[in-house]
Amino acid sequence: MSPRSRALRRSSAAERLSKKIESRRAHLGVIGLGYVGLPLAVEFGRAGFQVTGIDIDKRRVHRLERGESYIQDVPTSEVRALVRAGNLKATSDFSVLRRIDAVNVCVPTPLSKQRDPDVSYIVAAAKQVATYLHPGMLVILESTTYPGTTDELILPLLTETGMKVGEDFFLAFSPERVDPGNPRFNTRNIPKVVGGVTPVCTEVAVRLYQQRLEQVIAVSSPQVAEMVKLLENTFRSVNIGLVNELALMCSRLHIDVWEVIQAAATKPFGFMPFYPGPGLGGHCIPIDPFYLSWKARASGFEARFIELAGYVNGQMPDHVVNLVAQSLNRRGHAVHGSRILVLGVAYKADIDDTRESPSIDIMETLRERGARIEYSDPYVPTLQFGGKRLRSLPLTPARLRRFDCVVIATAHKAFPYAAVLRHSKAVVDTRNALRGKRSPKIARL
Ligand code: SAJ
Repeated sequence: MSPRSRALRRSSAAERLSKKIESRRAHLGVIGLGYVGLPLAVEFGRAGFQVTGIDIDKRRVHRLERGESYIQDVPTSEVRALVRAGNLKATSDFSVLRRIDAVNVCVPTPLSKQRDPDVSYIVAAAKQVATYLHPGMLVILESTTYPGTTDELILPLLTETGMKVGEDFFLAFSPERVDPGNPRFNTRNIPKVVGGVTPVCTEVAVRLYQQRLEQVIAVSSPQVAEMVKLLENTFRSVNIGLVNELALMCSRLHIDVWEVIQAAATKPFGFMPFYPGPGLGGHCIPIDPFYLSWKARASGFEARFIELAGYVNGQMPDHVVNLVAQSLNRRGHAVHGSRILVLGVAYKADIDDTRESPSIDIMETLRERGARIEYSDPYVPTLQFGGKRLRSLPLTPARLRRFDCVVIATAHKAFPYAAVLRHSKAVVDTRNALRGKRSPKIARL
């Protein structure tokens, strides 16, 4: 028997909770029903638990109560079946936590305007949990945050109740690894890392996830689990920054960076291809590393790789705007007054999420320079832009011919690239979507 299991046996509260979990009698809660929380709630519901989702957005609650999903990766049929079976409920009333045995907190962790961590959502959720905390309850934070959040921010709020962690209640951190739109990896089959404040906390949290998830990896503390997630996403941000800098370098050396990466990717070990792009979008990669660099700075250490990657990635939208200006100039046009069509406003291919999308930064800068902007994105029917509600333009030959320049900003598979190349006057391809085709009207990163 592992030391954690032995420790669990010594705690009657943990033993009782563990039995409730293993018999599916535990009543589970998920705070924050977004792209992380809703799939998790559905997985626990599928495992046979009674799950209550808690969200401050009453529109989400009402849609779920009606059996509707609003998350691309969660089918409405799944939600409807679970709601009808009584395995899934939704509410905005946190007092339901009185009856909850284990709660997962999956709320946003954005950056503030000063680019510092904004942990206000976590703190607000933790205060609600503390209000209704009761003996034998398990609390797991899943929101991406800086190392130390669970111990320094959440734990004190819960111990203020007078209850002791690891005996009366249990607290752990487990990073979310949801990859929206990924057809292969999902909440159930993505390995789950979890670290508890005490060994008993870890063990109870591991047992909860083991009821439904295929692989659960225990680590020694919440800080390790918090740092795991930040390493994963900082790894991406820094490598994307490297390859973006390589793209800027190659354009000056008149070397095709895409051909270079494609050939480097033939190395069967010790290399992982990343690709240049118009910038860094999404709610993870542009944000998570700054949680780490903020914490590093607070402990007197300068995380220079993170800051430099952020600088390089942040330059890419302007670099794309310059490519557009050069492409227009070559045909005697100025940006001012030109009609420009942007293909793809989602932050990455084949999804509908526009958060932090570099496409929108590019559109803003071009609009500020006097261009007339339209967009086409089959995943984003309408977009609030420049004080107006733009509609996604269906791509027809006649429409394509109307524009002075077409910018491929997000390489959705659904775009008719051959038609785009044939009917556009000029194309700026920021994703190598045209797969290296040569033409005087194509400009590429
Ligand atoms: N990007 C590039 N070049 C690349 C890869 C990405 O410019 O080589 C850009 C994308 O276009 C996008 C941004 O970076 O604008 C982020 O892309 P991403 O592929 O990292 O996608 P995300 O933001 O959805 O990241 C998620 C992360 N998942 C979690 O945080 C749980 C990340 O850890 C995953 O590795 C990533 O999905 C994935 O692999 O798809």
